[in-house]
Amino acid sequence: MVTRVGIVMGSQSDWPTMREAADVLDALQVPYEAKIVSAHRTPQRMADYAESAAGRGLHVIIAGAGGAAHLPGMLAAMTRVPVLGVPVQSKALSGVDSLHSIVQMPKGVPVGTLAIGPAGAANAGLLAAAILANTDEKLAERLTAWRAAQTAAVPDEPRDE
Ligand code: RP5
Repeated sequence: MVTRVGIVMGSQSDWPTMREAADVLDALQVPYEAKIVSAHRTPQRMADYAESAAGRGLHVIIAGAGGAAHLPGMLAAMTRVPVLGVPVQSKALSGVDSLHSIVQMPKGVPVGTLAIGPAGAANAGLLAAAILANTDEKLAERLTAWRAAQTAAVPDEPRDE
């Protein structure tokens, strides 16, 4: 199967968060690639990634970064492939810095920004799958089943744990 989703992150330290997106894509049988691509430390790698993304057949890029999180916005500036930004929770400012860095894109260069941390990464995976499901009937069925299973797993009443 062709790889349509790229998961990129600014650092190895982002992987525990970004793995949540990978786990969701695994569950939905969506092939992806995962790369460390830093806007600050490996700027040429970032430029090469963005410039080759469309030509390599990527349909969605999930980009996670923390702190001064330029990566999603810089990628979006350099490719027409939709970019979903995941603000990784930072130590100093709990990810509010990451969120503000990613969400406040100026008009004309959009980044679809998710929640801070693991929930945002998981939702980025789900959103990427939903985008691909528009043109992939089998994936649409798997996504619908995934959501139904999630619904079925919610109990009617709380219990003492
Ligand atoms: C960002 O700096 C990365 O996305 C990461 O969230 C943060 C800290 O990176 P490390 O110092 O842990 O490599 O570029």
